[in-house]
Amino acid sequence: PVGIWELEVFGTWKDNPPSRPDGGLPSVLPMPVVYEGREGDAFVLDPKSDIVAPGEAKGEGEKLAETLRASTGYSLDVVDQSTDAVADIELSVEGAREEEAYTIDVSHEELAISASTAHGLFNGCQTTYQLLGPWSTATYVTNGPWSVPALHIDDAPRFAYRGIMLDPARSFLTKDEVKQAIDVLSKYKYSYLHLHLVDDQGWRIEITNDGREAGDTIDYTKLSEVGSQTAMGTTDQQEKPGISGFYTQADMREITAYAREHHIKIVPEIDMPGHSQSMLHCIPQLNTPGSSHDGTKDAQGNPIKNPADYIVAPHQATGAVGNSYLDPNSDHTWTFLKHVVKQVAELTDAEYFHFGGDETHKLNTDHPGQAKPFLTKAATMVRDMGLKPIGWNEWAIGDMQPGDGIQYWNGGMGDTIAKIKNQGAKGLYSSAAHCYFPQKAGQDIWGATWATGIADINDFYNYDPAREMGATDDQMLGVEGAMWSEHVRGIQDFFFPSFPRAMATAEVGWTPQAKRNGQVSDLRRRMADVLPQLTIAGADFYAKDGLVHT
Ligand code: TNX
Repeated sequence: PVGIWELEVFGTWKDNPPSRPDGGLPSVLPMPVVYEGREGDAFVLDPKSDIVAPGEAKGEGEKLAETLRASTGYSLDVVDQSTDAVADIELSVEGAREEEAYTIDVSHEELAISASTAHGLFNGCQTTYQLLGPWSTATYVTNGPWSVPALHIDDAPRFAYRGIMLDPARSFLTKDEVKQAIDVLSKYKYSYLHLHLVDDQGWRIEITNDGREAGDTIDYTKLSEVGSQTAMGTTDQQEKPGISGFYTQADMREITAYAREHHIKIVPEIDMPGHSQSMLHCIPQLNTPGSSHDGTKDAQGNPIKNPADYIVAPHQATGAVGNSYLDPNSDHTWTFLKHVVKQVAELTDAEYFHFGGDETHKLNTDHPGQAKPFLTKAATMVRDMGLKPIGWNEWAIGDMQPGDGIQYWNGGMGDTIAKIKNQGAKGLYSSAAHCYFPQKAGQDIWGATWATGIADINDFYNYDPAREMGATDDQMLGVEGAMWSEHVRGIQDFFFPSFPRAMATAEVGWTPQAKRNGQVSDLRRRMADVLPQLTIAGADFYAKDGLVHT
């Protein structure tokens, strides 16, 4: 079908249609590795169709049935085997393939999805929703028709790590908002959700005093009690102040479980040693002389002369960066970090733990040369807990172990490339110019321009993340789009500037480079068809970006 957003530009497209590498088949995004038409009549879902999902396929079969029952109104029983001549959707776990790979074969008789893991089947189901059309994911009954032409798909991702970062620290995103983001992101096969849980302006996760080390006097409950009350102030581009709040431990477990159902893993971030004003605001023991932003003044702005009078740092409501740090020479710092990292990792079932490491400007001034040993020690602490450390690219000065992640966002790439080449570090590509959603998507939308001026679909699509990092695909974790929340107030402020660019990022992470080269017009065409999924999911998006065929 013609996408609703395509109509606006249809005249142009009719005269100058983009090439269709999929040969006129339904639009799928990200583009599958192999996507071919087959001879024969279309598959049509029937009110009597079953979902055949034996054994290990059952869990994914149930999810598919639940989604399609809502939109089709059919009963779609989940059964172990086909019982009649009516066409069914069949899910099977078989063979030994890559973790996320799947195949789909559609004929008049059946729509068959097969994979060797539940994650692979889940991916196949996301593709199936797109084959059936955007209304297939509505939460209310619509008319169909639920038909798919005969076709064959054989698909697997280029990178295992296809991530999005959200920043509830500057402005809180509720549990339900994060779940809505998970719903939307999973449709484009995102596999990781990086949560930036703390920054200068606020702290967002409950930490208990359970399991404190002997002699530890820190009251961790102050983090959510005090740090949850603060947020970013107003900005040049946002007249509403940031939203405060925090996730209870039960909330965090619920988010993690919800993400897991959608085959998305949480990557929690506790940013250290910079971006730490909120910790210094909550925990007096951390607020050593010199470590906080304006730590020489009390909350009323009066100078504090005697370092013994430093109690907690004042709240920071501005977006200033680099003005606070955790004191590398204080034992409290390390006691605190161990306690916090352990609890956060447990609550999020973390495999990767992000320890930040960015913009340690004041530390560099006050304690020259100490950022490197701090970051090395932080990564070691994370590894010692059985987790894989990831840090922003400033941490590329540290000592790596094979498998550690470096998330490149900005600045010189020399250290990052060297660590990937020589110490087995893995690259996670998030260059601001290609992956930062607060970069302005177009003339009439808010955003920054410091990375590359206007950063539209072309910027988010026309690059090769491995090549940019001087790495082979094996040396890469993958790619991540990031939304910082200085100007974000609620989840629609994530969706609107980020989509459709986040679809480009999903495809960069999934589809082989050779299939994408020069294909931005085809991406736009498929976006136009797939975007109504977002409308139906209640997610706003910046329609102007990418949809005009140029
Ligand atoms: C720099 S990007 C930061 C963030 C800000 C962002 C945009 C990065 C690793 N650090 O703390 O939100 O600029 O202002």
